[in-house]
This record gives sequence, C-alpha cells and structure tokens, in this order.
Amino acid sequence: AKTKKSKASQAASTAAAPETPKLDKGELKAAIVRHLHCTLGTDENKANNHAWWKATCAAIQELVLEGLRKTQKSHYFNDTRAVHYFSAEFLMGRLLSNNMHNLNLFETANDALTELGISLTDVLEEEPDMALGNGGLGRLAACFIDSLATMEMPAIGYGIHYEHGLFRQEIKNGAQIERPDSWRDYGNPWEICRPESIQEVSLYGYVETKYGDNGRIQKEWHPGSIVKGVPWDIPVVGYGGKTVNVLRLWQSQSSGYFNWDVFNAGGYVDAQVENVQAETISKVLYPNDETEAGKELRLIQQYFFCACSLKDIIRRYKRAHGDDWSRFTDQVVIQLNDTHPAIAIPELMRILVDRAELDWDKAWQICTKTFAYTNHTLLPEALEKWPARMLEKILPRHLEIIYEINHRFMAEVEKKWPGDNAIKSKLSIIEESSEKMVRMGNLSVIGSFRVNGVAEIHSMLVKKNLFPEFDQLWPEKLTNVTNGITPRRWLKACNPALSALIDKKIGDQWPLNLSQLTELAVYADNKTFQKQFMKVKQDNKVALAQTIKELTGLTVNTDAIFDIQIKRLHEYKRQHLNLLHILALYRRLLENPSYDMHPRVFIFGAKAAPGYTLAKDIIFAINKVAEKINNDPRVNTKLQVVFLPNYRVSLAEKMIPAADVSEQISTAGKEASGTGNMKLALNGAVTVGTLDGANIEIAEEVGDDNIFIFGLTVDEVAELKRKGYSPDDYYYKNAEIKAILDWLETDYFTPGKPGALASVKHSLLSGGDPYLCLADFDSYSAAQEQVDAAYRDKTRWAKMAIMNTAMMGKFTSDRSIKDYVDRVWNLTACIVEN
Ligand code: F58
Repeated sequence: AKTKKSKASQAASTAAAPETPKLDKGELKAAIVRHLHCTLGTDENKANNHAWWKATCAAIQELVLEGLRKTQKSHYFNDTRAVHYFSAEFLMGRLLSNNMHNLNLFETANDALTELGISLTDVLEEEPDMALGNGGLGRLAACFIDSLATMEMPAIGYGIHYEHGLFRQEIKNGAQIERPDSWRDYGNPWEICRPESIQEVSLYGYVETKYGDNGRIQKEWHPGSIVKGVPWDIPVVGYGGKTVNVLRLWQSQSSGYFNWDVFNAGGYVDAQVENVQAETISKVLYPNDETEAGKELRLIQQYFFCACSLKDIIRRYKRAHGDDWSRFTDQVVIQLNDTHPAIAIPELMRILVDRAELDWDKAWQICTKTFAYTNHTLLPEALEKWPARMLEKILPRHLEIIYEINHRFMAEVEKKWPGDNAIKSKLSIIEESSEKMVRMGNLSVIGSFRVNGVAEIHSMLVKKNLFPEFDQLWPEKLTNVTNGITPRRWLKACNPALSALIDKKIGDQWPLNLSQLTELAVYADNKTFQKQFMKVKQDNKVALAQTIKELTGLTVNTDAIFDIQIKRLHEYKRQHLNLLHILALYRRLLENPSYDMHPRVFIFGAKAAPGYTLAKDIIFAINKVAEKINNDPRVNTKLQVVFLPNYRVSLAEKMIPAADVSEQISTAGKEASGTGNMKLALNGAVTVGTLDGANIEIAEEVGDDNIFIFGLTVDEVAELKRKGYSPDDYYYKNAEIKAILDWLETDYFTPGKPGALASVKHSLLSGGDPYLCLADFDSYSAAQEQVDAAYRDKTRWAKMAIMNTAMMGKFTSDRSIKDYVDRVWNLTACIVEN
C-alpha cells in the first residue's frame, strides 16, 4: 500500500476530567422515585420500563439544566464569541446513556436502579433514537457539538425540529419497506420549548422598489405568508459536565398571517390550506443520501431554519451591542454544514442591506467574515442547485440579492481572467442551462471566508477538481479539516468492557486525550494483554449474536470472523462488491467442499433512499443471497450472511464493538471521508479498504501491517476512465466473475422468480459499472484471502486489533474541533465555574 506514517496530531481537549458525581446513589434513587411519583404520576409497583426511563431522564435532566444555567450565565457575562453550527441534520441517537456518562453518573445510576429492582440496560432500550439525519453528515454534527461542549467552547447548534426523522426500515420478504419514524410520540424528556424566543419567517410575495429620502433605492419585500418558528432546545452536555451548550431546533407553526392581496384569488378555505402547509415545513426529514431532492419544500425547510436562526443570533447580539454592527464578526461565526444552509448568506445580506440599511460593501464585508462552509461531497448529483424560478417564487428578494452578489463577483473574475467567458460561466452562481439554476456550492464559496473538505484526499480533490479556479483566486480560502468521532459515545459508552480494560492499562484520561491510546501499543505483543483484549471482543461478539438472534431469528457462529459493513446504501460505497465476494466464496465452497477458509459471518446494516431503486435492489439481493446461504447445510458452517434491519445510531453502538473486520470499500475518490471507518478501527476492527477518504489517514496511523488496502487509487481510477472502462472485459475474461453474475440472473436465489436479482448484474454490465466493482474485484478478493490468513494467526490478529485501537488518537472529534477553532473559528474556551 502507498501510505506513509505520519505523526498523530495531539489531541486537543482543554476540559478537565469528570469530577466526582454530583449525586450519590441514594440521592439519585430518591430523585428517580420522586419523578416517578410527581412527574409521571405512577409508582414503583405500577411503573413499566418506559416510565422508569422517563423518570431517570427527568432526574438526570435536573443536573443538566443546572449546568445549562451556569453555562449561559458565563457566556453572557463574558460576552463570548461563539460558533453557530448550521446543519439541516443532527443525528443524535439516544441521550440518556450519553448524558449519564458525561456527568460521570452511569455507574451510580446503574447501582441506583439495581437497588430499585430495575435493569438499566432495559431502561436504556426504551429511548427512541433521535434520528434527525441521514448518515455521516448528520452524525458528524452530533459528534462536533459533543466535542465543542467538552472543550468548553461557546457554541450553539441550529437545525430543524423534524416531527419524523429518518424512516424506520422493515425488511419484508427481503425488501426494504419504509415506515414513519415517530421519535416524539410519547414525549421527549430532553427538549425544552422556548415560546419566548419564537421567530417569524416570511415566504413568497413580491418585492417593491422604492426611493428613500436620500434618493437611495430601497427594496421592500411584501411576503405572501408568514410562518412561525418555535424553538426547542436540547441540552448538549460536555464530558465532565461543566459546559452544557444547546442544540436549538426549529419547529414550524402557522402564524395565521396571510397577505390577502397576494392570495386574493383564494378564499378563506384556500388560506386555511396554506395555514396547514406552514406546519408541514418541519414535518419530515428528506431521506436522501448523496442525491438532491430539488423539491420546493426542501428549499423552504432550509430557508426556514436559517432565517429563524439568524434572527435568533441577531436578537442576542443586539441585546449586548444594540444597533452597532461593528462588533458582529467579533462575536459571531457561522459554520455551514454543506450547502443546505447556504441560503443564510443572502438572508444575512438582506437583513443588513434592506433592514439595517448598511451599504452593500459594508454588508458584504460582514457577511464574508461570518460564514465558513464545509463541503462533504464531490458527487455531481449531490451538489445542490435550485431553479431560479423556484427561488423567485419562494424568496423573490433573495434571488435579486444572489444576482447582485454574482454581478459583483463576475467583475472580480473579469479582473483576474480578462475576457475569459469559459471561466466566468464555470464560476458563476447562475448556471445558464435550459432552465436557469442557482449553484449553492459556488454561492457558499463566494460568501465564506473559509471552505474545507473533510479528509486530506477529499480536500485535495476539492481544490484540484471541484473548485480549482476559486483556489487560484483565493489561495488561502480552501483548506482541510479531517473528520473525527467522539470517543465518549464511540468507545467509552458503547464498549464498556474495552474501556475498562484500557482504563486499567493507561488510566482513564483517554476519553479527553485520545492520543494516550498509543500507550497501548507497547502491549500489542504482550500475550496476557492480547488475551484480555480478544476476550472483550469475543464477549462483544456473543452479545451481538444475541441481538442478531432477536432481530432475525438466525443463530450465528461466534467463532467466525465478524465482518461488518454498516453505512447508507449507495453504489459508490459498493455493498454489491462485498456481495459479489460473498457469492464467490459460496461458489468456491460448493465447487470444493474442503475449500479452506476460516468461518465468516458477513453482517450488513444499511438504509436505501426510498426512491433509489438500485440501492433497494441491492438490499433485496443481499437478503435473498443470505437466505439461501444460511439455509444451505453444505456451506453454513463456514459462511453466514446477516442483514440487520433498521440500521441507526443505537444499533451501530451494538455492532461496532463486535466487529473483527471493517469494510470500507468505496471507489477511490468517492467517499469524502467516512466516519464509520474510524469508529470500527477505534474498537479494534481491522479495515479492508480502498485508498479513499479517511482510510488513507487511518492507514498512515496504523501502518501498512495493520490494514488491508486494495483496489485502484484515485489516479488509477481517473486513468482507467480516461482510457475507457469496459466491464465486459472483466466479465468475459474472468470466469469467476462471469459465473457469479450469471448466477444472479437465474432463479437460484429467488426460486420460481428468475431475473429477480438481474438488475444488480445489469448495473455492472450494460449499466457500465460506474463505480468499477469488476475492476476492483480481484484485488478485493485477494485482500480478503489475506484477512483470512491473518485471522487464523491468533497472535498476529490480536496485535493488529490492538494496534488499531492504539493508533486512532488522531480521529477524535476533539482534534477536528481544535482544527476548526484554530484555523477557522478563532474561538476561546469559556470556563464555566461550578
Ligand atoms: C457524508 N455525507 C460523506 N451526506 O458521504 C462522508 O464521506 C463523510 O464522512 C460525512 O458526510 C461527514 O463529512 C453525507 O452524509 C448526506 O447525508 C446528505 C444529506 C442531505 C442530502 C444529500 C446528502
């Protein structure tokens, strides 16, 4: 593998270790029982696990809110500069276990509930996941706000209070069925409604041009309707419990306001229909991953939460600084999590120019010192564009402002590249296609002072392929901040046995300073430690086997290699490459019953976007192949396949600690970073991966001996595509590939229904195999043989697993946040006194 060893960045925490818990067992017990009685109106004899869960949350929330009050007071009195993390998604998962860990109350709560005759494990299972996100981007936002609070940074997350988060996935006869997610049906004990901070947001209508007293042209937007934004605050408890920040999520509500002139064609009934529509704005999260919905409601969602959040920020700023805008950029920095909140740029311009009556240049200066933008993808289908017509209808004034921003920017481009119209049309915010489109990526780069990609290679490609001219124009603007994950949730809380073992070896400060894990490396060859480490893994596998049994009815072999691929289903992530290899193993075993392989259980978890047919077909194919293999006594002692339904944060927490092998097999250049790769390696899984995203940096940290790298590199992919890639070449020249693909077209896996899995084959042949599965197949298969050999050497494998845990220090989200703080946000920690 072409990797080099680099020094792990130092972990970054300024926070102190958690103190002694604020409550002892007796006090916590009393608080839980008090809430059972006084908040829930039940008692110890009648209460079910759900009631115990709510009572425990309420008891913990008392301490959380105390921390919140102190934090807000500190931030207010110190008039702190703060980062405002704008994200359409926050994939928080469950909060009770997390909050108890961060308050150092987990053990106490366990003991308290045990004495009450209640199992904490069962109580924790009562909590619905807060699944207000699709995947990596949403979970990254959740890890980042955890780190911000832990590092005592003044920060607030802003997003949407979706009534329904990401759909619940059921598998019926092998196929994905989507069901609504109702995470709040029985109340959410963490959120606090703040009616005193309701905001109003305008939509539709028209713009009037007026002449002010000074002869200045003034624009007035006469909106067609106004919706209310109701804020719900979720406290975000830092590790150690000192700083408690807030995640503020906006719920839409009808304001009852209608401009009857605008809606003069409608009558009372039509107007009431519009009223109902106001409430649909925050109804549901769009379940897209890496494709743009392009739907009007989605644009309205984006504008809705940005406009509410900006008003909220400005209200808070004015409370301290009145109408003096000169200090705004000292106090406020806004991070745009992808282009979803990019409409905040013209919105701030509108507020400054139309409302505060600042001149354009002054306003633009403020704006471009306020925003920074993170790019999460290079896939063209995921780059947001809005029809100008749609913007004009929903946000007429914003479209005018975007045109003005673009007009002035084009003059800059003309200065740099005189007469070069090709560059102009490439950099323009407006795409002059058959339908005029507004490119939100270009708007974000132009309106921000810093733009970052999320892993070294991704940021390099952002500079080289996506925005090369912007990089020439502003050489300092484009940069990299490699993603990270919070070790509190993704090791300490989800893998208590491994955490305890690590504590014993190196002390308990690693959750705040993950680079300390390198101290484990000296034990990588130590037989006793290897035994202890692998015993933890084995116990975690037994626990996952139990979950698999409960969810699917299947009994898996816990002596087998647990080989896990968990992520959204997408062609570029290549779950179907994994499937092809499984089929190859199956075939080899049938052709040669003594085919020598260590038993392996392949485990998948993945949701497909409901409209992404091929992704759903791949899920179906995995399930049908699994059914066949698991019921085939000729092979099922060596090979098993599991598809766990409804993959989500809480299920990830059960799967990751049990993984031996981590599948990170995207086509090189396609996965911006990946974060599941970090979680799995941190828990001692060995990666089989391509040189893509953060895999490259993981390989640098763990070293070539502790990872299985395969496949084409970014350059080789480009070269192959340039020469003209033909999957047929592989199909006709490789007998194994041909046999497997042809197999998919028979009725072997779908008795009586030949062709039921044919779409997977066709995508790889006539479909052109856009993600080069066939080109990488042999290399992947060879890497898997190396995995097999390595696993059989118990000592070697234990060492590899330990080295993975030991070398993951770089990937704490504390380090990512430190990078943002130092190189983008320029923040200082605010120590909250207890
Ligand atoms: C992911 N993007 C990247 N988008 O794919 C992954 O490589 C990266 O590690 C992660 O961001 C964090 O940087 C991602 O999750 C979405 O889910 C969008 C949701 C809205 C529609 C477009 C995709």
